Amino acid sequence: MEATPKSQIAELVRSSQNILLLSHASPDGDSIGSSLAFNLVLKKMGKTVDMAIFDNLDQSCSFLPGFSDIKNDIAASSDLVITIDTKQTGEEMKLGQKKMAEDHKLVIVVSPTKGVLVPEDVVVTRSRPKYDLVVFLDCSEAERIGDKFEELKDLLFETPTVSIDHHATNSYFAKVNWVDMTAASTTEMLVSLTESLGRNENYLDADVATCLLTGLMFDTGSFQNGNTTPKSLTVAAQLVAAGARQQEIVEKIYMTRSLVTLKLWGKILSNIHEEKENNFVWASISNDEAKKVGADLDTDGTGGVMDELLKTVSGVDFVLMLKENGDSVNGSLRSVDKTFNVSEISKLFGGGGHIVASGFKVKGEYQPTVDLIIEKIKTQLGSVPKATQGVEEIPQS
Ligand SMILES: [Mn+2]
Repeated sequence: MEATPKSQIAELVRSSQNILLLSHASPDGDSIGSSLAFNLVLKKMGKTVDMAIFDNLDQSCSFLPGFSDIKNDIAASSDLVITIDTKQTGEEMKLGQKKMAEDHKLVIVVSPTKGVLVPEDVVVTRSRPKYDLVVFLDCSEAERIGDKFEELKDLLFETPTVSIDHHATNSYFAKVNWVDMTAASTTEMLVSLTESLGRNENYLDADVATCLLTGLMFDTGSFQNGNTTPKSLTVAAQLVAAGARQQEIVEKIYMTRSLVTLKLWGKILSNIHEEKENNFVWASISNDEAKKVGADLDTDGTGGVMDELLKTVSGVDFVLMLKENGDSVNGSLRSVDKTFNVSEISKLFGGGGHIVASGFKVKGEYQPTVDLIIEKIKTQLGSVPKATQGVEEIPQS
């Protein structure tokens, strides 16, 4: 019998010791929940684990165990690596060192036993930590990890990679790809992987279950969205039975809104524009506007205003929210007419996602970029095809 991607991933995990977990930029409950849950499981297996998400983290998930261990960089280790091209000399050489106490210098002398070394033969780099395995969680493409992708290309090239994801747009970029589009969230997939990894041991404890349930609740909109399947409900029941603190999730993620967040939502809602001719509504928010109500767009969540309020507007095809993010503008889209494929609009700007939820990022100064995005959508709308294959409702990521 041919090994399934899931069993191949289980095998790779068992045989690896140092594992790096990566997930997408603009992190959400599923990317954070899946990283934290898998981190706990791997640690129980005795693995050394690093988690990295190269973006600001939504603090509403900060109650989850391990949250503060998520890094936003993969630090170079303290070692310097000196690489010598030995084509002209052969590999045999002597290493010596001289300390120059008076000016704190250490001189390293490399003497080949034959031939001559020239400075051009030597390259000095900083070493990165070594991993046996890189696991991408909830990422449809490797590039979804964000700006650090270019910098990490070498590491990703020389390390075995696996991807665990539920996006229909997954490009099968890793060495082993386990993509289940019928799963409501990446954490739903991790439940069965956790079970198969813990052959004789139960790794699904209350902490792991809480992280997994967070992702599942997030991506199903607390089981309100159409992507909620009998399986997601069964898995949710299993997680609660395993001790998942469902009430804590509800309280920390859904019932706790700071006054600042409510003011921010109010500001966004006051910026709603209706595009009558093109049948969509959009709202936007700049850093300055956010600051005026005491909010910080990097840390104060805006996802809620989209999913709980904006997308409940009736009679339009879709809603769009634009928010200033550093030197770029981030766009996120939700279908209101569930046959309207918003991932096609994200594609206009190099983004992606699901039929009913998608996102993109455009570099440029805030106001001109907002104008440009709206103009482009209005002129290109005619060419955006409607979804034909029923309704797929999976919130972005
Ligand atoms: Mn997801």
